[in-house]
Amino acid sequence: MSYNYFSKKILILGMGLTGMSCINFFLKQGIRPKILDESKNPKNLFKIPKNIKYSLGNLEHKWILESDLIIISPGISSLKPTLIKARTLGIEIISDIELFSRETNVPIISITGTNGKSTVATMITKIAQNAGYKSFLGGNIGFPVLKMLDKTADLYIIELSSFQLENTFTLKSKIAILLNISEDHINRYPQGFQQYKKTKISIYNQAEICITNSNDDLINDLAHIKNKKWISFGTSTSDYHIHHENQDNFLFFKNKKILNTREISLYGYHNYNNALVSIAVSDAMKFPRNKTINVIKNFQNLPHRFQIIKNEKGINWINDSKSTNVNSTEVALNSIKTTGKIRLLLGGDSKSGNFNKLKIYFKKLKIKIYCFGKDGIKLSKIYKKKSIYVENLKEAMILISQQVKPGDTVLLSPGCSSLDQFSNFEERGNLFIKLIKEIT
Ligand code: UMA
Ligand code: ADP
Repeated sequence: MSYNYFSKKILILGMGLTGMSCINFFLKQGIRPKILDESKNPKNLFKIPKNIKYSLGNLEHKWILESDLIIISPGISSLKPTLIKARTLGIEIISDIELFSRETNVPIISITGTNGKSTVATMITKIAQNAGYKSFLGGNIGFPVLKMLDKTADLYIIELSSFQLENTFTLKSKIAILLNISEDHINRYPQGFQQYKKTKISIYNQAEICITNSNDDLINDLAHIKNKKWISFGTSTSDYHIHHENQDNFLFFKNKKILNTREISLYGYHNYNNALVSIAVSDAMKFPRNKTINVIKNFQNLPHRFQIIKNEKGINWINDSKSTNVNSTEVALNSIKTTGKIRLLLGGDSKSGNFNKLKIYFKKLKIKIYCFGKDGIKLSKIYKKKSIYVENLKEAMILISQQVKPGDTVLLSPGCSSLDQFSNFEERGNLFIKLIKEIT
């Protein structure tokens, strides 16, 4: 069902990718929203059409309380006092995902989780396309969902962050997946992890088929969600699981062997779970299994996700710049088998995350930790004996170039957001790659 927004006073918050896609969505219907941004000089300002009224520098603006409908960008906290007040006055505040889901009847596969979203969403899109479905991928991966409405589709695959789920209420996914959950973005959730978890779980609310990770302790949290088809993965008793046999790992569905992980090109144990989820989705969609297996066998690590950049002269260089929380660094450390030392580049903005979880790895592994950026000093104190603080990535790499030996693995898996010293994780990863070339 398509909603009618003609009679409403509409306000968009944020002039980023999301805000711009919302402006276009309304303009196409002949509706002119207003837009606010807290930055005095947002980078998309020059793209704002002439007939759109905007205001910059402050969200404490009278337009908020004058509007009927507010579309909030995910980077803006829903808990700003002015927005809390608007809500209590009955003003509707929604995400672009909510707008999108109101507009389409095309089946949606939605994916959230602390880590692995982009990898799994991309894998599923390829699998669906290979099965002959006209499928498009959007959302947190960097392509606003509203832009997908321009395309004629059989299937939408959407990657969702907790920020996007916060203001999404009527999303009816054919399949909803919560890949995994661990601490992240705690700086945005004053009530802590439980609040973050509750937001993530809301992906299941109106879904038909729910895929869940049995390693996450969610039994109590999911008890209120009724009338769904549940599919599990992760532990040895899950529907889809990994089974160790002699020296090999196999992907299994119930008691049936699907694939030896040696046949998978993806690097990193966590990616076997990502492959399992993709197979679970493929089976639920009734895609041909053999075609799916072919896609999975050939699927490579996405750039900046535990990606081997060079393995030369006995030294392995891995770029995992997309690691922006503790768990992604933990899985990276778990996946490295090396005779030499791991030289871990850790640092950036820790977003109030608890990094003490890494201490046991630092204790037991042959490792040296080079801590840099905004929280570098704090991180270097987790396990002082094996850590060193340096100001930035370049300084760390200069030190490494003097210390690295054959057998070592140099791993950029910073566990932190890059925004303190870079414009995004890609820029951080690209600098790492450039420095590797210079060193080697
Ligand atoms: N702004 C404010 N006040 C704030 C924060 C931002 O006014 O408190 C303004 C900024 O000045 C800027 C605009 O809002 O002009 C940016 O909006 P935004 O931060 O919501 O970013 P978008 O460009 O709209 O991109 C968003 C997602 N960004 C965030 O959630 C922070 C993108 O995910 C997503 O790809 C895009 O929508 C399309 O759906 C990025 C991300 O970092 C990749 N996501 C986080 C993550 O993966 O960990 C959640
Ligand atoms: P997201 O979109 O959720 O950020 P990505 O696929 O971009 O996920 O990967 C982000 C980080 O998480 C990378 O460091 C990657 O190696 C790691 N990662 C990928 N899959 C998983 C998983 N299933 N569990 C834990 N970490 C993962």
